[in-house]
Amino acid sequence: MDKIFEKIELRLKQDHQVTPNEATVYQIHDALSKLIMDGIADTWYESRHMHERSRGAYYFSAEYLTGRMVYNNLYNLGLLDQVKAAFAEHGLDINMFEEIEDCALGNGGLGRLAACFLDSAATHDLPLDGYGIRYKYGLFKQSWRDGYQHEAADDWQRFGDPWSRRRSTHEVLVKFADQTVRAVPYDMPIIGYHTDNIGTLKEKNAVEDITRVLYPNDTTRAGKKLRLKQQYFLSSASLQDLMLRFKRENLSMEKFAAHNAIQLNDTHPTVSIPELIRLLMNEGLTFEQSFDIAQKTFGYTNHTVMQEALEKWDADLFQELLPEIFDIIYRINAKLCGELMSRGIDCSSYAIIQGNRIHMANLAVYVSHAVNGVAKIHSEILKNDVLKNWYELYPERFQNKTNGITQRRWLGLCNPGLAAYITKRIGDGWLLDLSELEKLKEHMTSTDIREFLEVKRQNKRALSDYVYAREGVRLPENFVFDVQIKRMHEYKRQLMNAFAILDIYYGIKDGRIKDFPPTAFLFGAKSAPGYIIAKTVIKFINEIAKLINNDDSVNDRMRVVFVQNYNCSYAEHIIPAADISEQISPAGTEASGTGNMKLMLNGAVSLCTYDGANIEILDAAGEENNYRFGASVDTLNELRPHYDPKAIYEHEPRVKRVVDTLVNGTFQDGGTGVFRSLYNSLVTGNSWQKPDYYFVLYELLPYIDRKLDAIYDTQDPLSFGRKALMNTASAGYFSSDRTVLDYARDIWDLKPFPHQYTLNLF
Ligand code: 26Q
Repeated sequence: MDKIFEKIELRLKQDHQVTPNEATVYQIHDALSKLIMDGIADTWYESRHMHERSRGAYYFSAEYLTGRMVYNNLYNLGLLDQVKAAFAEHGLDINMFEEIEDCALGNGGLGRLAACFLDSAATHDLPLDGYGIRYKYGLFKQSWRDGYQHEAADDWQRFGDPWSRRRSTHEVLVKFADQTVRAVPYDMPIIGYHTDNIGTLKEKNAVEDITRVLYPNDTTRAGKKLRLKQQYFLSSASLQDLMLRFKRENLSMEKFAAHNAIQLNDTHPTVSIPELIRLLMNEGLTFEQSFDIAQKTFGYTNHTVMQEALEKWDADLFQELLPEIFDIIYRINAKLCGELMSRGIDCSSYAIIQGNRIHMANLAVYVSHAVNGVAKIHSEILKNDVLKNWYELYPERFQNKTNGITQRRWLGLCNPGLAAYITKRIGDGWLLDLSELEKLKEHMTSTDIREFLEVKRQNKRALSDYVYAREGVRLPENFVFDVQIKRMHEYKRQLMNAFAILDIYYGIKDGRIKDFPPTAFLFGAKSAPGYIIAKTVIKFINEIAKLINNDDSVNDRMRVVFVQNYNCSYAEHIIPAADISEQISPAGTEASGTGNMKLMLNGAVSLCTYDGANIEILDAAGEENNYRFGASVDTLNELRPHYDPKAIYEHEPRVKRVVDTLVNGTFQDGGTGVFRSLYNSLVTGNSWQKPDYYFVLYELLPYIDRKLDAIYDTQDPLSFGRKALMNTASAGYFSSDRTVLDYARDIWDLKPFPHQYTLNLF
């Protein structure tokens, strides 16, 4: 094993002219990563050819949130422990790589899901590759300035990027009406766990400005020209790449759909549909033939029910930028309306071009053979509401594929203590088949639970140090850790959590709440820079944290911290230490959620609504082991027209008290008036939205009750520990291995390669 270190030493000398002791973290990272890239080169080459020769699936996504690669790659290669030991022998700590930037080419759930899928597919020998955009700047870096979010550019390649290979020979041109752009491919290996199937994430970089920055928007769409250019750039460059390989293999274009399945990750890459039709017609096929091939090739996954998030492009802009593509969309639309007319159906609600708007979701549903939602309830909402008209037309297209997460990164790698606990009892089969976790249910003695709780305690201590070093706030390890980590959005209701914390604070001070089990409330979230209300909630929570953490009469029982720059790597530290997982969106708003699955897997109980995948989590782990509250989708739908938040505000003194802190001088917003606007959005509403659109006031008191139930239940550690462990033991279904194998079977018609071997590097 010492060989590894010798090789690193040699590389450092060759590439950087330094010894290990002189080298910077970046140089060591570079040397180690390149060593591995060289080591896997032949196998990767073989895999690429296997993928090219077989029927293959391609994930088209504008986002991949892969996080930091180095630990994960070492882990999947089975090298992490050895490298750690080799480092230690030479006085180096492998934790040094915590300084290496995350690869954050995604906003949140949708981008992380894409990364989990690639890991699962590689691990299970599926020929799946990803196509994406290599943004120069990833999601912005976040810090606090006077409690407000401050954004800085994420120059993630500042010290190079040893994990990708530039493929200059595979450059293609992407043409817009006003410019022609060179697309330079960069391939990143997706190293599966203990297999020699290596997938590829193919990211294109535009020589021009187009791929400069990832749009930091999640759910609220910005109809920006550059964004449309990004989408077409991704679509055209990726499809041209697929066509080239198709030609290399000397295949006839009529067979395109027989060899390729393409999954559209939301509507972002949907302009791929007319682009494929255009490219096939350039090869001499008719429009009808090309349409037919496109329909057989594409599948569309919807990730949101938010009306404002269904992409609609300005037809003028489209026509101006992509005239040929616009013409093809026009033909598709004419075909659609013709078909409907002949069946006696009015086409107005289906039309892809409506007035001056192009409805990308309509295009995606019409020219796909499969449409899926990402959790059971979400897929039902698509059928009964968002895409109801389409479901009536093509019921056979609609499917559900409940999301999942990779247990390698989200347990094996990030929580070695719990991983060892599990393996000691049931072996390590869970790493490739997470349903094995069920067997833990035979290991539920009080000795088991005590040991499980000890693992949790150590994880909390580690997080406590980590948070203290970064945020300067100490979260004592004997506290309950209540965690809400996800993008900042009104519908996710971080504000409701904040109000609950304030109410508990006042309850303790007033003596209404007695013997409160000491609890740390942790938040992690980025807000889109232009999303003022979301940014105001961040400021509000930071003010609450300041008040509580500085109040010596309560800070032995409560602490609040909003961590800065929450990202994949931060999540890997927080999730293993969580006791309570906050999943509190109003029913019918969160498509699925995947953080809920990560926290469950790591032995946190869910404090949750009946929404998204929470429903399936409750089903699997048992209502009795979690804390559900809140109204159902139907109840909220009935309530919505006559919901009067002001009445609640006026009649519930506890609600009034916490809401009033926004305007009565308890907290200062630095004279910006944003707290007043936030207050108004709850109590009076504004021109574009009814007051309290997400039912914060309506569900606040029931939520606090359940939160207190969960927190007080920790006073019986064995009983609470049992609930937590039952969550881990019930998480088997939520592996992205299951999800991706379901896509492969039901949508892509793809089977794993018959046999693969373990890759042996050193
Ligand atoms: C829109 C316009 C302009 C620029 C960017 C965007 C944009 C970018 C990202 C819009 C939406 C997104 C991301 C959406 C997303 O992450 N959705 C989440 O997907 C997860 C995986 O399926 C689900 O678990 C979450 O419930 C869902 O919110």
